[in-house]
Amino acid sequence: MSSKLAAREKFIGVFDQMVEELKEILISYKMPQTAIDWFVKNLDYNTPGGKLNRGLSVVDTYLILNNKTIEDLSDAEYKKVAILGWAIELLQAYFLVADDMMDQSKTRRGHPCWYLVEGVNNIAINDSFMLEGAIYILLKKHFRNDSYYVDLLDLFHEVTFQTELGQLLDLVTADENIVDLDKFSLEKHSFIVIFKTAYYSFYLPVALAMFMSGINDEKDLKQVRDILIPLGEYFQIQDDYLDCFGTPEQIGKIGTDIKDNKCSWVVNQALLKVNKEQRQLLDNNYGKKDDESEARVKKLFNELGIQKTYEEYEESIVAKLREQIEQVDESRGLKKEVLTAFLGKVYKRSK
Ligand code: GPP
Ligand code: MG
Ligand code: MG
Ligand code: MG
Repeated sequence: MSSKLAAREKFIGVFDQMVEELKEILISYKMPQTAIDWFVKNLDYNTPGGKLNRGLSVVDTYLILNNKTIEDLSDAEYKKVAILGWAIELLQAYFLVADDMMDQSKTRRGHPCWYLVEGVNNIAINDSFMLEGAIYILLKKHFRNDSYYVDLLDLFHEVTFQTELGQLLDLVTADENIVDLDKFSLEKHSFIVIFKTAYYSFYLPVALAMFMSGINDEKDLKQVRDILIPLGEYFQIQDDYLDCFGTPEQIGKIGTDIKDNKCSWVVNQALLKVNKEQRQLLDNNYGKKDDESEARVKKLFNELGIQKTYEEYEESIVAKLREQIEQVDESRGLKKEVLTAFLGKVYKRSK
């Protein structure tokens, strides 16, 4: 078995323990079995099953920062860092269950979205809250005696609020009924994606591993933030690109951005290139719920050469990020490798 696969399996092993621990809490409240079963099903359906990049990154970052291999960690130390990883995966699950309802998505990770599963519907709203609640149950159980417990709580709360702000801007810029492409701009896009994705997906895993490693100086945190936030912006631009140009088999979800009138990177690039007739076509078809309008928009994106624009963007942002990483000051315990590892996972991803 490759070491990557083994690391993933070890990580998933902690998920099973974590579900048992959460179940114990419900049992201690004497919750009826139906509620326990429902909660476990919610956890199982929505938490693992993705790429687990965010969660595994907490472990990887911790190992790099402490010059250790996975075998060097005691079972207790491994479990703690893995719990932090799963806490991000729970945060992600919480966001995705809710996001799929807001975006009226159909599939996620190759399966129906949770709210579309038989018998779930709006209970998914409460389920998303419970996935978030589980984070704090676990943090309390495993970290309350650590000096950095408050830092962890503070960070989760701050990053959650930032993500919700990004989601707010994403939603209010994508009015369901009035399509006004003049409301879009790359500047607004940048704001949306940094807040809705970059903080929780990129800064959060590294900051958590830093806190657990005893690195908590704002100077160090800022140094990683200054690179991870643009890296997260690039990651969400990939997500926007794949929403339109990826296949559902590849990305495990059916793109919704065109029908949802989203201020995506793709439409913003198109707006910079269109002539008068093409703009008219966009005005008439973007944000419409039918397949024909969506297909017309996609055809226009192809004619405008958005794929090539994306490839050029990717090369230029990656070159810039590599340069920025080169300049990182390693004298205070931080390591460039933490950042190159992230860049390596993201570069040219197709899912
Ligand atoms: C990704 O947007 C952003 C999130 C999943 C954050 C949601 C935040 C909440 C507070 C609910 P997206 O809609 O492009 O993601 P996807 O393409 O995976 O649906
Ligand atoms: Mg979505
Ligand atoms: Mg969304
Ligand atoms: Mg998307």
